[in-house]
Amino acid sequence: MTSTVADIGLIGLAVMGQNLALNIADHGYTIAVFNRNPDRMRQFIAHCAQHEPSSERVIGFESLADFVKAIKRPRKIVLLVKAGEATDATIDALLPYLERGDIIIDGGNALWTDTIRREKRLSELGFAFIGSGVSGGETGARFGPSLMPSGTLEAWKQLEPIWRDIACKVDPVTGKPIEGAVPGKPVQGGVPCTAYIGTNGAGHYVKMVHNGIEYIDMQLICEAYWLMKNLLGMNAEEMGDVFALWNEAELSSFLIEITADILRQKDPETGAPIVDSILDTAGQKGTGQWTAANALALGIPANAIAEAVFARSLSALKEERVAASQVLQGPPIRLESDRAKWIQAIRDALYCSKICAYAQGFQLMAEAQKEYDWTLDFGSIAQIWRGGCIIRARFLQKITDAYARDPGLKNLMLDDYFRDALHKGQQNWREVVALAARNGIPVPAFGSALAYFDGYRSARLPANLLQAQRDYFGAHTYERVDRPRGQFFHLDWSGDRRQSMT
Ligand code: 2AM
Repeated sequence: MTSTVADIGLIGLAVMGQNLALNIADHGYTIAVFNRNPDRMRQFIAHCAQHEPSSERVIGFESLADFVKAIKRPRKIVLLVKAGEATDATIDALLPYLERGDIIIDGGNALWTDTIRREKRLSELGFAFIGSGVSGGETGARFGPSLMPSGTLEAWKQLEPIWRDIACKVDPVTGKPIEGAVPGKPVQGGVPCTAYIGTNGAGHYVKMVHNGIEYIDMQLICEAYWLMKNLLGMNAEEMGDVFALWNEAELSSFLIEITADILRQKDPETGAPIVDSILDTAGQKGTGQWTAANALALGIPANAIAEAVFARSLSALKEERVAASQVLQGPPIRLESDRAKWIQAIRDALYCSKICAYAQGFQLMAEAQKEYDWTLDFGSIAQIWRGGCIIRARFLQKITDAYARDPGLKNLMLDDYFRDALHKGQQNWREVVALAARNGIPVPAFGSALAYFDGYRSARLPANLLQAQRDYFGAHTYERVDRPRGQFFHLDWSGDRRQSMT
């Protein structure tokens, strides 16, 4: 008979699962682990015995029945299996062994609508289901991820102590992640990067938007790099120094920091900068695409986030681009000699675009909460992204501050701090986009963010003409500037050219 010893269970021992299990064990919890293929579990347990200080708290099981029995009730079982069918298959396999009140926690990158469906089904069966975004990759999972959980509040209360313990910790004063965790010795103190996000799929939705923002954050950095390289003729090391400098101020973030590091890295084969040896075709796993598709579905102009996805798609057409480069001509590139001036301008373009990108992400979440009946706390979301995840940045504290000033803030750009930053940087931002266009260098993210800024701040846009066109060819009607909203008119464009109210 199996004794009930484990505080929590975990299924799915690929990289994320192994690291999260060890993180949990390092915090003093006993964890039962299971994997569909038991070999992977055995290898993991053998590895733990040899290398992990917390190995006595990790117990492997070959039988799902024994695994479940070993967990204290109400059971908490974390799934880190491949998102999609594997999650459903694992839940189905678990169900016969569960008892009322047991809690399944899906830590995979699930589509939020799947999480909504699973939560509904499991709650009808008397079980709780928490969908938790887990961000930070392998290292985050091991030493402190950013965790975005959602489900019922009662289930969250059960999970909360463990989730707070294993989450990344940030310094309460500086907001910076506390570093220095090693196996067996997690960091002490600090503010955990986790908070209850909302009901059913909210956590996975917020994680998805995090990934969408990650796409645009990366693309913006790539455009800054590309302009410095092509317009200023800078080499990788010089650009690495610029990013390192930027990392000292407002732009300070994990992605800027690793970019500095990447640009200074030499190719072990040739000794030249490694970045120049890497093929320029981007991969993607789909969460950026989900974000952009949902922005389209909800009618939220997250154009910069979508551009970042399209930029990856365009990069992937490598052969076509190589062929087209022989056929389609642009202007010759003219190097700019005033490096200091343009580096500052590119920095401003990057910062202003980043503000727009985050404004879009938060606006999207604001719309989604209406659609799905969530009550999201945007300040708290920004706060839990300060550590553990890929988009961690000093900037996020500014977002938290903005929502603290005005919890009902309609758009981040309207906050005093961000408005001032946009006002200060916009001239340079415009010049960078114009210069890029004159030289034929694509900057889709800088450009679309600027179009968003200019569109959002325009009291009038040319959609009056668009409505006229729609009414002309399809009798779609229009509203008038001099009549109350909600009164619709149609003009008989081809007949007597009279207007009627519909
Ligand atoms: P495996 O080692 O048995 O393949 C990431 O792929 C994790 O998801 C692995 O732990 C993998 O288990 C698990 N996984 C993938 N498909 C699965 C399925 N259909 N059922 C259960 N686990 C699955």
